[in-house]
Amino acid sequence: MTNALIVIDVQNDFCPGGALAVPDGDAVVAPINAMMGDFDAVILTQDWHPAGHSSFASAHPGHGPFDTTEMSYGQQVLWPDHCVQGTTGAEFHRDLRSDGDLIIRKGFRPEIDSYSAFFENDQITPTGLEGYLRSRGISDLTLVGLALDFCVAFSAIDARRLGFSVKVAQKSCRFIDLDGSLATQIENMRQRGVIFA
Ligand code: VGL
Ligand code: ZN
Repeated sequence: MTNALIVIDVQNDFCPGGALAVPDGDAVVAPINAMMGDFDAVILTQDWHPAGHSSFASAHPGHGPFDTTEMSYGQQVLWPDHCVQGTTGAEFHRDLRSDGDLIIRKGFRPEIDSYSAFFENDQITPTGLEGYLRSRGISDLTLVGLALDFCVAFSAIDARRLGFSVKVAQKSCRFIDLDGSLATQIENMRQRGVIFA
């Protein structure tokens, strides 16, 4: 059995003071750093949007942050501008160990958002992470990071769909909780066989 720690989006914009701050988001840094030595592989994801990205409310006149709109691929929450490529907000938290094996960037296509580390929000366009994991013989994943009810949940559910064994280390996650999203996504993960550790 080969296992991997997947560290989701521990970036400045998701930490206090950032553009899309997750409450207490920076509290995940120390426990995640402490976990890294326990895994055969460490993979970090980085939300990485071009300026004017279609998931930004600012790109949709008449809409504000946290509204929902219909995209070609379904419902999409509109966010404040965040994690714009090359900005400080898109950098990893300065204290996060970023010496993992792979950094996977997502959300770089202007017309489509990508919560999951595996597929963009159309649920078909792959990021390439599945192939990387399979070619390294990795079968067991532990997910941590931000935000539990968005990028962590979408990644965990896709990973189960692809047949990986998936744990979410809840103490090393923080959440947004938009319109009940936390309870909904915890239930969705449970139903698909995600283990909470
Ligand atoms: C995320 C909203 C928009 C996340 C990323 O990392 O959970 N949430 N982009
Ligand atoms: Zn984003």
